[in-house]
Amino acid sequence: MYRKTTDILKAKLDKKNYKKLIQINNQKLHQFIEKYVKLCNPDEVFVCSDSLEDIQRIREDAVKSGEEKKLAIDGHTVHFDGYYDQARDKKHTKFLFSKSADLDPNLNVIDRRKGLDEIHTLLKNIMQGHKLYVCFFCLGPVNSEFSIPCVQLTDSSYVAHSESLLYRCGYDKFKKLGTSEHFFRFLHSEGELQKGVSLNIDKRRIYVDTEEDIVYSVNTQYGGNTIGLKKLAMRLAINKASREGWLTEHMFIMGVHGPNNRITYFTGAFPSACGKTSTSMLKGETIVGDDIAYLREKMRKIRAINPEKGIFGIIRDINSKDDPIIWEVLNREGEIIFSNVLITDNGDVYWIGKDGEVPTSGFNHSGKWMVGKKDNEGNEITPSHRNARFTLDMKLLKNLDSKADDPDGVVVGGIIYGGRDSDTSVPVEESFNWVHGIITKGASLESETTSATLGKEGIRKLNPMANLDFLPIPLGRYIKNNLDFGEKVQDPPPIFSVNYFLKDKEGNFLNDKSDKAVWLKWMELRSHRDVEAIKTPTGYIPKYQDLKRLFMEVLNKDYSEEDYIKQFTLRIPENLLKIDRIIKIYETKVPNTPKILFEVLKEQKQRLKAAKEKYGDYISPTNWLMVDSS
Ligand code: SPV
Ligand code: MN
Repeated sequence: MYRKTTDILKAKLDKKNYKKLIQINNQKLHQFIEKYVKLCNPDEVFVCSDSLEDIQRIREDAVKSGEEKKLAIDGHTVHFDGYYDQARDKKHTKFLFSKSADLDPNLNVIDRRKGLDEIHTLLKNIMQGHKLYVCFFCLGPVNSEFSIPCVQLTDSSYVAHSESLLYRCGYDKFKKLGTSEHFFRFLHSEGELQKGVSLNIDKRRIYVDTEEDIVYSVNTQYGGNTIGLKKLAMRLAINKASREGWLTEHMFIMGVHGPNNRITYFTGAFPSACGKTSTSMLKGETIVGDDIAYLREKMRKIRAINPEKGIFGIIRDINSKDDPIIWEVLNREGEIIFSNVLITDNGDVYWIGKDGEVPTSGFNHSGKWMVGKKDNEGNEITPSHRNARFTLDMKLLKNLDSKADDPDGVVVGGIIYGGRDSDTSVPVEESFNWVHGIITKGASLESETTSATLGKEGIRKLNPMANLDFLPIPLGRYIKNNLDFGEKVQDPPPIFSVNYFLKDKEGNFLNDKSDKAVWLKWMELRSHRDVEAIKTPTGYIPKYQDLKRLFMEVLNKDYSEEDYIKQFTLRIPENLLKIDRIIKIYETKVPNTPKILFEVLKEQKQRLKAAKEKYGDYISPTNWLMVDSS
């Protein structure tokens, strides 16, 4: 039986590639590759080892195949996804569950047998005329107990190239794995192409099989649907973590630099396109990762690693003033893939919100573009897509943290939850304790929808821990996992919320984008109890004097008490409505919600009501007398 597998591989692969594959002594791997080489029927198979030569081959293929085009600056290329293939397709991303699995009504599920049949029918001969890339990666630093080996099969050189920038090499790790069965598997095909983009997007499917730790993705090119090791692996990792008692979170990891060269590491969960990458890239701080974190308890502390080594970030609105570090990197030579931006007539890259003049013509995801161009639905086409991205290896960054590759991870000194909230939460607030934080900040995170997923923007939705889109397990269990995790550690780190999007009644933002730098410094100080805070019914908020000092130190800005009052006024009606909305969702839509969630939210409601009796609907922070220095 196994002999047959290797015979088939030998027949399908040339000598050099067969040799690379067979040097990994793993039947499960060989059988997986054989199965899909037979079914998908590619013209050619390329096995990528960790050698620079192999990685270089993939880069060159991406240009040769037309999936990427070279740009004027050395190392820069551009890739376009189809016009209707520009974001994560939540509707067609489904979990394959057998009937007996404990189902959660919130999960997008398809019967496993039915889903496997469907996907295997779609995959038949799908790679005819294509070259298949077999790539090995390691999620997390190599030689770390956090890490997970992965194999990716894809017929897109763009996907393989992106992954070579975003993930650590794993071929050698596979060689050392021996016969071990534990690794994630990803199979992607962009399907039939027309003018370089997936033609059959009506048959776009992303099916996640947590029973086998395999994800299938077909008839799509957009990175969020195709880069197996990103959000597809994250779904598998959440499941694995839940089984094994650790956490996989949609979080950045960054070092916040405090007084006397102290570095305190924070993780931060934000829904897509809500400021996560730009927070982790703040000037003066250092980055470990911008998107995903694995958290484990070790010696009664929380430690975090970044399973990635690169960034697939949103490019919209990056400008020299707000994002100086990324701006500088995007404008100098280095290996960067731009996707779904505008290429101007003189070969420059343009994206919405970039410094300088808006071009009137060029080439973008819709083909040849000029101002006023409309799509088939009559909508005006923006110069770049709102979800246009850049992909790079973080080694290009000057602000990369020295512990980014530490196999033991970094000790987490604080956790942040942030969403797009125009009218309810104050800009920064610390919860009373772990349970209060997980429930009122994490599990209650609401955000207005953005361009990172297909569908309408600006609709307020509950998005617990900013992780809802990726959960393969029932939400109630996921919340319980988070609550329990705090019990494993001694003095769990403080949990904060931030809100960069608060507006006044007239609809004006109450903060500058740069203000987040100050909130971080305040949280760093609070993490060490270096400053006192004011206790309110919803949590601890900063004292005006501390912020005034920090605004001057960090931003050289005079921070007025008037601004402080506007920003930190507790909005009782909005907070009460929010609690009611959240309780209702958990009561009606989330089976097995931990009971404590309702208790903690109801207590918060009581505190808000009592405050309302005493001070009215909108309570200035100057009213609170209870200063807590705990
Ligand atoms: C996000 O949308 O949260 C991303 C990019 O980080 S994607 O890979 O599309 O998920
Ligand atoms: Mn993300």
